[in-house]
Amino acid sequence: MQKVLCISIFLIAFTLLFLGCTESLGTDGQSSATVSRYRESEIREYQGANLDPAIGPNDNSIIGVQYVDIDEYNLEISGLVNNPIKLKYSEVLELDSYERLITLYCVVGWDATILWKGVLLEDIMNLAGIKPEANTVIFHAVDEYTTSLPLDQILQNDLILAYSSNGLDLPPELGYPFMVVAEDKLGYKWARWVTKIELSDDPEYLGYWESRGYSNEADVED
Ligand SMILES: Nc1nc2c(c(=O)[nH]1)N[C@H]1C(S)=C(S)[C@@H](COP(=O)(O)O)O[C@H]1N2
Ligand SMILES: [Mo]
Repeated sequence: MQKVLCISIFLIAFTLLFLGCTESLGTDGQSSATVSRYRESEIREYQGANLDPAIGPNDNSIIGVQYVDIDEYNLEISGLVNNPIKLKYSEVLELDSYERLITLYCVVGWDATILWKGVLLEDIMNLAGIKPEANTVIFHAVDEYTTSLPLDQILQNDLILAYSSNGLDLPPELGYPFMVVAEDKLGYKWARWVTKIELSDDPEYLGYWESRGYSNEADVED
């Protein structure tokens, strides 16, 4: 009798566990929590690859998500340039656009594969005119976060400043209005809520996480 009871309890527990799993895992192996993070009409698949929701499960930014008032917003290009300029959001969007499928890797272990759309950082900087002595680009953000990249890497790799993720405007969580898509670099190089692009001749410049011990190269290891 006890044996029958034991087996029944086991079977019920097993069934519940099985139902629990099939309920939370979709056909792509994504959990219902992940699927619930997709925004309406967000692109979920691109050329056979699954895209991750642009809004991640956690916010790890230094002081929380920033909400930018686009009417007040300017993108400043300054430092070692011939003509420092301030661009409105719409002026940036007038430049030629580029689309890229790129994975963002954060040092804490998660990654997100997203379809990005944006403008070439080179095109933006050329509007101000890059001085020959510039070799470093420092990105400043609304939350006073900073990070930098070597100028030649930005030019050689055609890095973009994204205004769209998975077919929609960047959400505030991902840096609306603009995020640096620092392909092949760790997440802390992907400045969000960018307000200023500063040309510099200091390759030793250390941004927020870099000055706290993270590598200034920040290359993603294969
Ligand atoms: N302005 C700003 N940009 C930022 C950060 C930040 O705190 N402030 N965090 C960086 C880090 S460490 C990562 S991994 C990516 C993605 O951050 P998330 O994990 O909060 O989505 O944004 C990067 N850009
Ligand atoms: Mo990160």
